Amino acid sequence: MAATPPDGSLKLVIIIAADSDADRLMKELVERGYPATKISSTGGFLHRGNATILSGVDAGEVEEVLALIRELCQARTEYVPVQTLPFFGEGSTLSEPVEVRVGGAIVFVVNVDQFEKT
Ligand code: 2BA
Repeated sequence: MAATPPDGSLKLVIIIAADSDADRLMKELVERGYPATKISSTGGFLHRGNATILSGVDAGEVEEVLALIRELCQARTEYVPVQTLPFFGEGSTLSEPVEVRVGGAIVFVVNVDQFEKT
């Protein structure tokens, strides 16, 4: 993929995943021939490290990439002490742990206007 496809069918899949799932996802993407870049990121709510993966693929490949993400990044719930949450912790009167979603993935699929490889 060295230039924008003539029909503009290139998509950018942006995946925000738990660190623990991201490495396996990267490995599978690359093994299947999908280009991928992993960037270290941090969740705004939990302030935990997560990973943002960028993958530029043809429109016809998006479904396979999404299937892989669904298989490898499954959400679960976890209870965290409210005191550990950045926005609610300090001075909070709540004593019950708060249920949060961990793992899983947040995925954006966006159209790419132009792609160039120099
Ligand atoms: P965090 O912002 O650290 O959020 C971690 C989890 O905490 C979220 O899981 C959600 O279940 C919960 N959460 C987030 N904000 C909340 C709030 N104001 N009140 C109560 N609970 C809240 P996910 O939804 O699976 O999101 C996982 C990570 O994906 C997020 O980490 C953030 O880094 C990213 N993310 C999620 N939605 C996004 C979006 N629309 N745009 C950009 N990044 C997003």
